[in-house]
Amino acid sequence: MRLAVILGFTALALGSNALYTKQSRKFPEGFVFGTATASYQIEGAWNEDGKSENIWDHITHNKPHVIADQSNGDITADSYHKYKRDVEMMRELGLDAYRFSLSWSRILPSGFTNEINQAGVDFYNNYINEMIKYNIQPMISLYHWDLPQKLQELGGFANPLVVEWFEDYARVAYELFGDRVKDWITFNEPKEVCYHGYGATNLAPQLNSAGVGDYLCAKNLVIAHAKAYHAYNNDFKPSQGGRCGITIAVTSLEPLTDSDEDEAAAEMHRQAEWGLYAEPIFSEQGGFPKEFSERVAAKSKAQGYPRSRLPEFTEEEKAYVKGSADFFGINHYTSRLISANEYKGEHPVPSMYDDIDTGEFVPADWPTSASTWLFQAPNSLYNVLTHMHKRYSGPVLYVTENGWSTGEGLQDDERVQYYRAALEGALDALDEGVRLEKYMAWSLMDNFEWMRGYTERFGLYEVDFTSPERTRTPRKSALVYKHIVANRMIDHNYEPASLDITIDEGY
Ligand code: GBH
Repeated sequence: MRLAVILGFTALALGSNALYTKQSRKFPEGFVFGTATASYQIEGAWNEDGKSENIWDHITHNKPHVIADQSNGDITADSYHKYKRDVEMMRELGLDAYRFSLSWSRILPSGFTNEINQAGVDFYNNYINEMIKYNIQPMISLYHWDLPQKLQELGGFANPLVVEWFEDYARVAYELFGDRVKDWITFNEPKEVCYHGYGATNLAPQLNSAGVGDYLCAKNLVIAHAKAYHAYNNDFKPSQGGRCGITIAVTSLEPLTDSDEDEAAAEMHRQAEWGLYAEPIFSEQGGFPKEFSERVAAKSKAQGYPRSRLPEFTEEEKAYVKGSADFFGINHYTSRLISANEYKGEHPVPSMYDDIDTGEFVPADWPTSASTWLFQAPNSLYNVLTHMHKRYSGPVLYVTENGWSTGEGLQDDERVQYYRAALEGALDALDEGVRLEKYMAWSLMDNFEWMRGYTERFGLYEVDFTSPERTRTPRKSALVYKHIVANRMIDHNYEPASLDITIDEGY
């Protein structure tokens, strides 16, 4: 205690001067480190033990050409059978927590709660119990993109009834697993669900209803989230004592220049990219973001639509959604510089990007990854954390994903460099009072990377997708992450002696 006071005082006294080296900073007591995955990306067993078809089974089987290597998640990392090895890896890394998602169609094959598939429930119970055995906190995402195909055929997120379907499913999950699971994420990345799935063709179900379907989805999804939140808050939290929140992908969107025009353009871009989902839940005024709503209403009118393509929230809905989260989950990967007039691309009319009407720029000196969209920008995680802290009056934040893609290979120095820089940003944000409590690296291991198949790798562990065992081997980044987790600080000079990894005492 006394030592801590003295150290704290010294750090304070030295402030940001050169003697206060960044290396001396530690993550706070109780800070939670983990890794993240998602059901369709790792489980496999796509039609085993009563699981029904979901929209990713459907698209990969019926339109294999839309996946970069024509692959699918039929087996992928085979976690359905290899889950004990997954937990062993968590122990090798010394993790405090693990974020994974439930496959809706594995638990509820019809999509509805008329039938609960016991084998699916058993699988998740086994996975969770194996984590609990080793003091690893499970964190569940209810929805990471794999809607039961039957529900898609009824309109999926374009049908307002999805609100009921999702609440029913969420209640089943709380009931089954809530005694042991204390962190619930309703949705993973609503913009990716709605824009990429309904407004474009970048993800299943590829509806390509640009500037219309994506906005219908946005409203329904936000209300479905709030329903599931209130269900937890009213009927489960009192006895189970956990938290319920949502995870939103937040790209750092900074103005290209310091002109007012570029600042306004960056703000418009933020309101559309993640504000559609964050503002109704976390802002003071509630509802969809103001300037962007006005923009879409005006464009819709000029385009001859009888009403705005972006639906509105009633006052009652606004009040119901406002504040419906115990934490804000942030998936953060990259940045863009936003311009009012330069670098504008071609966009379909109508579409969300036509509505936004800004240009995006990536400086040539930002390191590139194996993914076309992923660049390493300076201070990117720091910018996002501090922006959210200020914008929404200091909510509890979790980083629920953060990571870097490479090709195959174990010597992933770029990933190491990316993680160290991101975590320095997290420490900088913590120094400023940002209430960041948990950090999940994406990903524990290589997995099915959606439209990119197995061509891009995000894992701390490499997975050999050609071996029946789906052998998992630690990359250099796994050893470095382990060292950070164990020491609660970033040692930029640490070089693992070898890529051997073992379970430390106590795990
Ligand atoms: C995360 O999304 C996902 O939650 C996770 O499942 C995934 O494995 C991880 O990223 C790594 O990709 O090709 O131009 O259409 C991060 C946000 C949004 C980034 C969709 C890629 C596609 C851009 N992603 N985006 S494009």
